[in-house]
Amino acid sequence: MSKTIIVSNRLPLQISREGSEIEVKQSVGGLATGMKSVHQDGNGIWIGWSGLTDEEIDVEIESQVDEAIKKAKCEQVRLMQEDVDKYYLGFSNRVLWPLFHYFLEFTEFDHYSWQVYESVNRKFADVIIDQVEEGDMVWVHDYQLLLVPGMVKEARPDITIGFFLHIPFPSYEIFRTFPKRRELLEGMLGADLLGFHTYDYERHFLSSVKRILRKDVNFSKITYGERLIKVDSFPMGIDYDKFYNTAKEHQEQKEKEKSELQRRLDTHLGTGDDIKMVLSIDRLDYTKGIPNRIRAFEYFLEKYPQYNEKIRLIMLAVPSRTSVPQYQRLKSETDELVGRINGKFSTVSWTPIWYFYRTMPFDNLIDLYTSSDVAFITPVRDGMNLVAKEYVATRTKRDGVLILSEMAGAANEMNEALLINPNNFEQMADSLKQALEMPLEEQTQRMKHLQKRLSRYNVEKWGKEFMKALVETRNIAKVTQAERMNDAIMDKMMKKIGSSKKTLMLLDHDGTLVGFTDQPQYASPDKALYEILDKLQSHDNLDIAIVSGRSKDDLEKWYGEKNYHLISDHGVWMKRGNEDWQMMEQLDTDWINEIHPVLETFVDRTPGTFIEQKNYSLAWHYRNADPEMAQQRAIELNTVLTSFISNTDLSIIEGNKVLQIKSSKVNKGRAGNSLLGQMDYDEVFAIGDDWTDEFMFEELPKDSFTIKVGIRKTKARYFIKDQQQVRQLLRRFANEL
Ligand code: GDG
Repeated sequence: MSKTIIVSNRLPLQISREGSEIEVKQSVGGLATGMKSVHQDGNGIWIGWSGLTDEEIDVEIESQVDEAIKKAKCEQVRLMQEDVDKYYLGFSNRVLWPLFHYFLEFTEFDHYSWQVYESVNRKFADVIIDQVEEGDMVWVHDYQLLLVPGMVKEARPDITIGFFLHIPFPSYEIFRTFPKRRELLEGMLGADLLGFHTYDYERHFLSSVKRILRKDVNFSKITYGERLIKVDSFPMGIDYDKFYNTAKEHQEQKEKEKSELQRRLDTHLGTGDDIKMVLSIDRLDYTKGIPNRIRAFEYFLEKYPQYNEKIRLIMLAVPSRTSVPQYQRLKSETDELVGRINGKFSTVSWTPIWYFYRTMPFDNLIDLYTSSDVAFITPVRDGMNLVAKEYVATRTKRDGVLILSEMAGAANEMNEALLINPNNFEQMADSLKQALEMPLEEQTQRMKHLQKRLSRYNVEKWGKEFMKALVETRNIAKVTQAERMNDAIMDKMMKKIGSSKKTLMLLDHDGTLVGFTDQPQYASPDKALYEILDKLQSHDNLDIAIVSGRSKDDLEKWYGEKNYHLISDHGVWMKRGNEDWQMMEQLDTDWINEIHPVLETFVDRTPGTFIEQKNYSLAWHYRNADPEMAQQRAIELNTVLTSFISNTDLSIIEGNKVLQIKSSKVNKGRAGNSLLGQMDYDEVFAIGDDWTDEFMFEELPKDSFTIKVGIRKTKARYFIKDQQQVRQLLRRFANEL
């Protein structure tokens, strides 16, 4: 039975040591909840680090740890203290975290922690490879494991892999600064499905893939070698019912059942009808905009003094990554700011900020959420922000106002919140006032919409949607339906061709018989190629035809001495054996002078593009241009040209990063068919790498052996990897037919 393997940095377990015994608690965080059904289903397992380093797992507790992990349907990746220091605290949190959150000045790239990051990713990949079986699916989570999908795909190309990034993916301009940008993208592209919280992160990722790796992207699908990779956004939700139901229970609590915190909150709120509480909860992280929030609150108290002694900001800051200097500095800054503001505004009966620097039990969290009139969530960057969603879920009476930063991924789905720019204190202060004065009816209206959406798209739904998409990617995983050439197909071809009365072999020149060079005028056939072709031609039942977009002069120069058939200019001219060149169609070329200037304006406006002029065609190439701009311009050019060529026999053909204008009366396919009509061939073999060869593949008789060189969408029946393999194939035909 196939299974799903979940992979994250930490296992969903908290293991602590009590003397020679261990204590194990299940995590109750968002991810653990979202993954619950995936994990519990069938033989599902979760792979990750236990939270205890090898140095901490001594013989006394080793077997207990192993047993507890197995019992929880998990497999552990063993890490040493050094691994954790460099891979997690070092590379993940001091390089990737700031980079992906636009804190470029905080990223401290050093080669050693990169090496450890790689080696720890390898340890994760090894455990996965060890556990994975045919038909399984793997779902890898987050920025600590960006290289894992690539490593697993390399070892097990047959396995379907998903990856979800919980933090933002930065814009190309940020991402491009990173020394190992290529390696990170290639690692991520081991996955068949990549998920992000928002469409913007998805867009940024695709932009980097296009610009850095120069891969083709079409409707969120990346063509990557033989594979098609899907990218999509899946905004993570919360366990809505858990928050809603616990809040409801708390509201029904009798006085003596209430927590100490709730009693204190009630006392404070009970001091007057107009007493209001504003809440913020976050890890103490520089991305969460904590100093901005405190300063904006200070500005609010100054601008609207009528709220002094009536409003209190309750700030829960959870200690996080305390060994990293930026976090230590943030802690001092926060302490100082809170101290200064409390010192400045406090009265004997009022302190404006209650600041907790610790974690709180879940029930206290609910007390805070349900007691606060306003949630003031102001990150400067945040992948999603679940706190904002949790606040909404606990508002069982549909009162309360959420103020949320536009920079949080959650803002995309929470339009009914008061959205603010966390750098605009004026707006933040005014929104706070607006929230405090908002009529109850409006609060209810807004909450109603927010709650409806959150309750529907909860974390379980999020997990299920991702898994559904992952299953679907299995079916679209291949770029081309063509079959990869293998020995069995080759044997079949040899047999058919060998026993045929006469076979026509249509061979493209550039990119098929000879490799591409920077200077196309020198792409002449080499001695070895002539030997192969001559040997093929010496078989009585084989006729060779070179079919090329080259001019007849080029083909005459290279193959004029031979008695092969030659087709030049994409099918305009043909030479049969030793006969003279003949024009297949009388073509007018006056249009070239008219359309050339149009193309020139596009070249001027689109750096990196160029015009290729042939005797009977014009082409605008944009392979070397900025991919996004070029794609846009290609659409524009196509529109402009379409009006130019109406009422002519010209056509515009979209190739691989090229637009070509040529007569629709000729193409390689028609030329090939014309040869077939003149002689009695019973087998046809055609091979080419170019999009113009697609005309051959399409127009030749259906049972022809058509082969595409390279991995692209094709009408050919088979594909072969590269030009070296073409040589091997033709050599084998020449020697063994
Ligand atoms: C990353 C991304 C993305 C907080 N304090 C306590 C406590 N919490 C819980 C909250 C909430 C969670 O921690 C925090 O989640 P966030 O989403 O707000 O932020 P990050 O930790 O930075 O998470 C973020 C998320 O991944 C998921 O993809 O949304 O953008 O940065 O659930 O309730 N829980 C308890 N005590 C606390 O003191 N029990």
